Amino acid sequence: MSGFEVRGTFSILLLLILVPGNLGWGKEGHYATCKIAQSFLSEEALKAVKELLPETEGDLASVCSWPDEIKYMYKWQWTSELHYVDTPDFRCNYEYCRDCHDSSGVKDRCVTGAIYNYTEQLVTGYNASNSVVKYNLTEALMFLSHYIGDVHQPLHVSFTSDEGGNTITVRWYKRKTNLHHVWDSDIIESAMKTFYDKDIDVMISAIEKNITDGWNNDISSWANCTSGEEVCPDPWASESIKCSCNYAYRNATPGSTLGDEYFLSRLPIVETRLAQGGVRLAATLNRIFDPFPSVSHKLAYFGNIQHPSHMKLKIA
Ligand SMILES: *[C@@H]1O[C@H](CO)[C@@H](O)[C@H](O)[C@H]1NC(C)=O
Ligand SMILES: *[C@@H]1O[C@H](CO)[C@@H](O)[C@H](O)[C@H]1NC(C)=O
Ligand SMILES: *[C@@H]1O[C@H](CO)[C@@H](O)[C@H](O)[C@H]1NC(C)=O
Ligand SMILES: *[C@@H]1O[C@H](CO)[C@@H](O)[C@H](O)[C@H]1NC(C)=O
Ligand SMILES: CC(=O)N[C@H]1CO[C@H](CO)[C@@H](O)[C@@H]1O
Repeated sequence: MSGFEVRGTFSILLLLILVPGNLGWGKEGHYATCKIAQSFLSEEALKAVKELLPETEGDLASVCSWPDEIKYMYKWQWTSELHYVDTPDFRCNYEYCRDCHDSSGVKDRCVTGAIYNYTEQLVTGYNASNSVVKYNLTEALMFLSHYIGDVHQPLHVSFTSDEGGNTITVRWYKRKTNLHHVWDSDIIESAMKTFYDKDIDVMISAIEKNITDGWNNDISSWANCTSGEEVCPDPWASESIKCSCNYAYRNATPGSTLGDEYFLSRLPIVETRLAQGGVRLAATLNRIFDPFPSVSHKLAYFGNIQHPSHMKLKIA
């Protein structure tokens, strides 16, 4: 048993080292998205989160990287293509029907499809009697929280042939890396070192301050979904591919060195995407778990849900 565990852990570590691939926002980015979301949850939604995550007492941020930790395990390999969506090269747009499929063409198997899927599981399963609940809702909550973060990382919605920037080798200051990793982790890590006492919580506080002060007027438009849906990942994916074209790919050709100019001009984009991901995750969980908000809560009303509308799922 313990021998197996050790070997299992070892080979996962090995894989994490060997596979430079699509890790989504890095650990810090996911932690930030979920930490920001927690502060906007309504009481009812927080209660549901605590119920689904008894071991962490409802601390969503501490489990938000779980889908990255498991995706190389044999049992969970099928989830690895749910972290991103590939769009046609140089088109700079995204369409669910055209783009949401895995590498063998199976429809709905991409990050936006997964967001619809796990939202639907929580909407239909949360108050239902155990006998009709088909899925593990703890997993559904962890997947949903993670994938809402991922869909906001611009290079998770980007060109097919360069694998979301994974095959674009660049230097981040002196160090060799790839463009995807720059957006997952390097920008955030450099920001922590340069501006935030090497502390992700200091960075999160700065982002939260901007949400309540600077971006106060924007958050209702960030949080809402039109037509009474609980979740709307398609416009979020469209924003990401636009960001990829306007900011991530720009001036980051293979072999280039990215330094101060790239870092300082892209950091505000990364911070805005973390903020939007957090606000939208909270708004989504509020709509799922608190469809009849009894007290006025900042994000509880966004989305104009009159009654728990079972979403028009795109998945058969
Ligand atoms: C939906 O969730 C179930 C349970 O985790 C999974 O078996 C299925 O593959 C998922 N489909 C998509 C598109 O995410
Ligand atoms: C649900 O999933 C979590 C995480 O994989 C696991 O720890 C838990 O035992 C599962 N619950 C059930 C009832 O299978
Ligand atoms: C907060 O907003 C200001 C003004 O737009 C911006 O300069 C700064 O980079 C933002 N900080 C964070 C952490 O988002
Ligand atoms: C679940 O049931 C409780 C008690 O009946 C109710 O107050 C709550 O609004 C319901 N939640 C959802 C998400 O339907
Ligand atoms: C995702 C979405 O539907 N966003 C809408 C939220 O509300 C603003 C302002 O009403 C619209 O411009 C967005 O399209």
